[in-house]
Amino acid sequence: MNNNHSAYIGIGSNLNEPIQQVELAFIELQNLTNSSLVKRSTLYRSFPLGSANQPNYINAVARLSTDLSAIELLDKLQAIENKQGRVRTEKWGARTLDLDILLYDNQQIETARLSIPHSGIYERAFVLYPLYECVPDLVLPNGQKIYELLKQFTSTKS
Ligand code: ROI
Repeated sequence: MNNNHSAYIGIGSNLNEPIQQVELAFIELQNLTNSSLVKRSTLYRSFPLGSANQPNYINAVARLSTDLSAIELLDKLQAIENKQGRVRTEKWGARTLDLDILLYDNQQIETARLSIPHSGIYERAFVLYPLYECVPDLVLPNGQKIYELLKQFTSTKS
């Protein structure tokens, strides 16, 4: 085992004690087979994107080193979501736990089950801030720098 892939996981929860859900998810990620949790962000509280008629979210990001392929990793993450009571109902509705592969090495993957980099990276503050906390000098596969993407959320006095 040499953990030679680098993956970033977006974590979100807005049901059933979200902070505990996210902390539990970090423990699960720490125990993931053929992987190690090398970095974790702090927790961020965010307003819901999608249906406004749902509680606020807790969001975070984890950095993993792993021997798992992207699809193997997806299977493991979905097993963790299910274990924590995830029920797939409304598309943009509330959830106990959401684990998204944001990045997998420098790869761009578009298949029926995977879309990497995750589209949220380009425009979602609740993804970008914790990701920036994990890796401030991150450059996306398309050459965009994370701190450039973050500028869309800041304004300066003129
Ligand atoms: N909104 C926020 N703030 N955080 C999330 O993690 C999140 N996840 C989702 C949708 C329903 C799009 N909204 C979210 O899947």
